[in-house]
Amino acid sequence: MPIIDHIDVSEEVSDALASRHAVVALESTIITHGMPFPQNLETALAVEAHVRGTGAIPATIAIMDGRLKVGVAGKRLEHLAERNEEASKASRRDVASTLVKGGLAGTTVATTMQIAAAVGIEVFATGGIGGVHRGAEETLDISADLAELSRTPVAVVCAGAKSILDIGKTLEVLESNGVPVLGYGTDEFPAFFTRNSGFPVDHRFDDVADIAKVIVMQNDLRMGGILVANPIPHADAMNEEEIEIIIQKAIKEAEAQGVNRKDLTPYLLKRIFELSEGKSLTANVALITNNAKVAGEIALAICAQR
Ligand code: PSU
Ligand code: MN
Repeated sequence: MPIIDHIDVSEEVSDALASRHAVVALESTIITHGMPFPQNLETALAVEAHVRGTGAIPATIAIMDGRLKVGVAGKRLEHLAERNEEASKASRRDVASTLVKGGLAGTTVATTMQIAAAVGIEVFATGGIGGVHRGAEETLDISADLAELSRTPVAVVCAGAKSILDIGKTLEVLESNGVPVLGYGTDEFPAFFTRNSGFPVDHRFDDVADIAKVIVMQNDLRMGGILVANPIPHADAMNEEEIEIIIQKAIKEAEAQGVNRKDLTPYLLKRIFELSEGKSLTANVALITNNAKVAGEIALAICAQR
């Protein structure tokens, strides 16, 4: 049975894909494990609205009732956001078991890419990708998102990677996996809450139409995914020293408590939210809605080219 037989696509997304209209995939681990309720729902709705603002159709992807769902919206989206505590986090290795168990799960960047590619969605917006954790030389904690980017033909628009990760090592692994890292209006790979990481992107483009051309070319060449790095808007960027102190504290606590494997990223996200007294959440919403907008524009530019 092909993967498509395990996927339910909403009518709106299905119609959009059939008529070659621009569609943007959205992940759901940010809803289930990235933010508390009700901010997770508010953010998901704001992200959808920003995609729609460009003229593209949003397609939130999740696992519900033993099915891969594309275009989770309305009451189903509310259900996912409200039941976040009982939802699991499904990365690539969890998908088959989660479907068999019939559970509710948020899909990570890796899993969302797989499902998006299976239905023919080429552009995906998220906040930050998973990557190489600090201390990975000991723990080998490297997100499955990086390997997925190397093999699955979807362009992921993100605001870089949080410095809960080792950004230099994350970029090295992306390079080893042959993943192009494009900077939208930036020479530097952004660090999620801040615009700068000190590490350069591979190629800078200042126009979404040029990014769309690279995505089309990459797909023609069957060369896998692309990472589009879109920095947080100037007005919303956080103070570098302030966020770094918070991140270091969160990492120390995680180590002290022995948090590891799939629990580590959600734990750090939660502690950063708590320690910053919500300031990180405001920045998070600003950057993800900005990514949604740019992803919508790129998806439209791809349609215009084809
Ligand atoms: N980084 C963030 N926010 C997130 C995530 C990462 O700043 O919500 C989520 C994404 O869904 C990402 C996943 O794909 O965490 C990575 O988890 P792991 O490191 O366990 O692969
Ligand atoms: Mn991990």
